[in-house]
Amino acid sequence: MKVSPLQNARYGYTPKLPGMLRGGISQISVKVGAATESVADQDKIKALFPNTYGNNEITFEKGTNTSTPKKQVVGVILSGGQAPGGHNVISGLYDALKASDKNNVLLGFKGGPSGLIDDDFVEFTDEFIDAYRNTGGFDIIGSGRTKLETEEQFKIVTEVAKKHGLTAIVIIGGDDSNTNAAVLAEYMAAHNTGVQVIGCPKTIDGDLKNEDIEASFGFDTATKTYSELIGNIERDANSAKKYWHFIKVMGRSASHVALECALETQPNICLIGEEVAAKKMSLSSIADYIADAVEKRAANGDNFGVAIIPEGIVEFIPEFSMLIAEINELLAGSKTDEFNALPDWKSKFAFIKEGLSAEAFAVFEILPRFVQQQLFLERDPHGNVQVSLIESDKLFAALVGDKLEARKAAGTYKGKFGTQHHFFGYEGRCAFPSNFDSDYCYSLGYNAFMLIQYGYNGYLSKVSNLSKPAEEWNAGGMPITKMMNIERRNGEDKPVIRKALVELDGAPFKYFEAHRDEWAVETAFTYPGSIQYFGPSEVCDLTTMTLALEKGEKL
Ligand code: FBP
Repeated sequence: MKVSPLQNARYGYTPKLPGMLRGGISQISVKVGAATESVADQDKIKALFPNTYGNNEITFEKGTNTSTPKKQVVGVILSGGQAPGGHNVISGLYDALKASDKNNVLLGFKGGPSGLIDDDFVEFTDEFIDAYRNTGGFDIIGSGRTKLETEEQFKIVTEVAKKHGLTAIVIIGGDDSNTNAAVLAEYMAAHNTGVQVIGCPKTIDGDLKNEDIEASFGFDTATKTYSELIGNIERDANSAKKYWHFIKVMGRSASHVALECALETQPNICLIGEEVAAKKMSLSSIADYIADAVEKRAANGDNFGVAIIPEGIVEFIPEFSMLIAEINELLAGSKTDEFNALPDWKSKFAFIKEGLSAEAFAVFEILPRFVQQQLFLERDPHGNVQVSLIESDKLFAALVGDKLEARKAAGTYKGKFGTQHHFFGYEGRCAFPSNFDSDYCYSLGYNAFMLIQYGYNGYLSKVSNLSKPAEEWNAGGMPITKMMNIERRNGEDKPVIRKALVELDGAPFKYFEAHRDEWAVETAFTYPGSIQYFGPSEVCDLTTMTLALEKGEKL
């Protein structure tokens, strides 16, 4: 395989571990902290997790390793969307496991959770691991979105674990995958299998975080990659001075990615879904909000700008959610076939008008034709609207265009409004991990092994104090049940890890809110440039502004 000069150089990078993990495996002792409670619904969660609920918080320290020696055979899976640094979680896990005992074994189950069911695996060797150190992607073993959640699946996993003599399974995933890791851990404990389950917090979306987990890995690199691209576009916009760029950024539901990119690049507009929901904003009021900035900038002769739109925005707009719910109802069951059999858009439109409530149809009617059609044509296997496929960048550009036409007719706006559209998602999910993600991920993996060696089950690998240099990071573990509450999912009450949405009283949003009116009218763009791997620490080891602000750091 041909290797690029950068990849070759990154092979030589030594990820930084937290200070207490640096003295070698024999010099890591454990400090058992307080017993834990779930964030809410304590009685219900306790009843559902009788064997793994209430366990103690764990912190590692420098000192004599007091764990009981045993041969470890560990299985690892990557679950869900790719996030930069996954390869380093595996290499950190591998290095700790082999440093503890050369006879220990690490098996990678391929293609995500289904690899465990299908018993499709590879045994890692030095040579294999070395080809993936400090690289982006999940291609080392692949990933997948199969959910491990049924009793039947757990039985198969137990058989596979028995066959290989697995002592532990490490699940690298987001909130859903780690919720399932907690359920699997409980199953393993309840059935006395002796198999431990440890999770690692992954997702570029940044929505797996809480008072214990300061950041999910991949968020740092992905947002830096998008911010570089957005900064480049801002500079182009400011050079040519003729386009408004509407940029949609990934983030299936929470708007952390959009917010971080806005903090990094200071665009004219950034929508935050959580705020839209809190203020119950309508499509029309959002379009007016953007059009106001366009109009004010035009009055200064600036017929250009940049607007960031989070991928999940439409689900936060109350009237749009209502419309989607009605469409899902309208096409339930055999109605989809009836709809599909209609010969043209005119008859389909009549069917829609007939089937929707007047309120929902009023929302549908103002949408541009391409969005109306996307709502009916792009459906998931359950027949539901695929919200993530809606081109919200184009939707808002079109709605703003309509507003500006009306203002032009009224004589209040005299500018020009040319638009360009972008969607940044896949560009960042497999980027070469930043130093932060290289270090954080390696530490998460190394630390996961320490939790295994000390016999813990149902824990999330926890590395904290992340806004400080790695030397000062803390390493330990937190029972996953501590992060859980009961939520309604598909008509059922389920124990789940609470998803972290953007907090409107949190420091990152407050900072944005304090500056956005100025950014909307002035050209206050900042150009972050590309991720740096070589050079001074203040450039190469930068954390996200979200993390810095959340930790009370001065910017
Ligand atoms: P995870 O939550 O699994 O980490 O996925 C993150 C993400 O990149 C979202 O931002 C995006 O909406 C989604 O995955 C897209 O996934 P896919 O490519 O499987 O459709």
